[in-house]
Amino acid sequence: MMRNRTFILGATVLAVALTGLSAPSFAAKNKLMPEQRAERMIKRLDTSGDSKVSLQELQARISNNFKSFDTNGDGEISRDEIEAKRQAFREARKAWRDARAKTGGERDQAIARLREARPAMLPGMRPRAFARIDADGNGTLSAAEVAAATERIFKRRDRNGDGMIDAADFTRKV
Ligand SMILES: [Ca+2]
Ligand SMILES: [Ca+2]
Ligand SMILES: [Ca+2]
Repeated sequence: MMRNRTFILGATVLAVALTGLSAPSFAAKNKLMPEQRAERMIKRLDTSGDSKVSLQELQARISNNFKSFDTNGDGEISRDEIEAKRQAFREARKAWRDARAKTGGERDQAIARLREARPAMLPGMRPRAFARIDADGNGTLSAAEVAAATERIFKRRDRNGDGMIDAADFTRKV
């Protein structure tokens, strides 16, 4: 198990370079075991330190992410705002690839930029999910629409229904 894990981590240099990050587009996504993904997710979202994620913790994170997407500050997220984020990340990723062969400052800068540009997780950020989250169909996502979707996601992840997401919700025998 330990060997396996070491191999996985060694194989995903980018993921290691950006410890704690796991944007859906990172290669690490498909190489980690479900339990490892769960562990990372919980670590990232648990702000109270009890190794559990409450709906409140998840909503707080998503609410922050919402603000980072809403670049024009009108309280709604448009498809253009999401696309702009994706584009910025693609460019940062390309710059990181170009800088990988270099050393020192340039490389660090590229990593910092990639980290900065990483699109935060947001329900509806995938083109196909957008319309579903946009409940009133006005073409933009409001904070309320995103919060409602977040609650649905939380309930689905909380497989044992105890109101918290923790390791118990990811074991195969629930
Ligand atoms: Ca906006
Ligand atoms: Ca809407
Ligand atoms: Ca639970």
